[in-house]
Amino acid sequence: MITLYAFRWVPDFAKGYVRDLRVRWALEEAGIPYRERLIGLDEKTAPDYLAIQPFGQVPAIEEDGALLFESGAIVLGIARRSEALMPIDPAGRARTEAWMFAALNSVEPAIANLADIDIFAEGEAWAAARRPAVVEMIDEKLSLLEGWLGDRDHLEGRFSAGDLLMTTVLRDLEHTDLVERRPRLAAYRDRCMTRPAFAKALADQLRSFEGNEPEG
Ligand SMILES: N[C@@H](CCC(=O)N[C@@H](CS)C(=O)NCC(=O)O)C(=O)O
Repeated sequence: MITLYAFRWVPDFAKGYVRDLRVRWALEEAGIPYRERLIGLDEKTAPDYLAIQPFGQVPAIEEDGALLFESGAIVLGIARRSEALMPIDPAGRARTEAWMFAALNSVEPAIANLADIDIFAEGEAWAAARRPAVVEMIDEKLSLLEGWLGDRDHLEGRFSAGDLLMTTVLRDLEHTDLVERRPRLAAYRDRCMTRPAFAKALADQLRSFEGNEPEG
């Protein structure tokens, strides 16, 4: 059985947004059972854990002795096992993979920059100076993404691992109105988030923190 490594505790703003959510969601969509191994923040840079996740981050998984890290790589591995996340024809698979890379490589970096500015550097002068340019960069990506979607329900006509990752990336803008300003994009994100597998994954991540003492 797959063991998923996740944090035992994170600050409130991160609850429901930690990247193991992507893996939980993919596993739920694929109908693959898993168990959790919750680690403390003090364990993340211990040699034992660095042998599992070289950067001391979550998520990571272990299955039959095989270790894997990076949420995108883990979701890709799950998607390759399940038609629920990826079509079986080679062209459809390639398109799904392209959207997975697009979510993580073309859209997520600017959104992660904004999270740094708004959460980790809140109140700092450099953050206030940098913010407008980062917002503009994100807005351009969102505009093009919304343009691509047009009247489509999903990025490629059916739900796939590309939509899964894109949705988790867009959720990181929930503290802004950048997605809400774009009704088609907001509807797309919400459509993906109404999937039962998402609700189950989110509930399971939130439950995993319950009753755990603050750390760090
Ligand atoms: N590119 C990595 C990023 C993983 C990542 O940033 N994980 C965060 C939680 S969402 C983490 O472990 N943060 C703690 C740290 O960086 O020390 C992935 O997608 O798996």
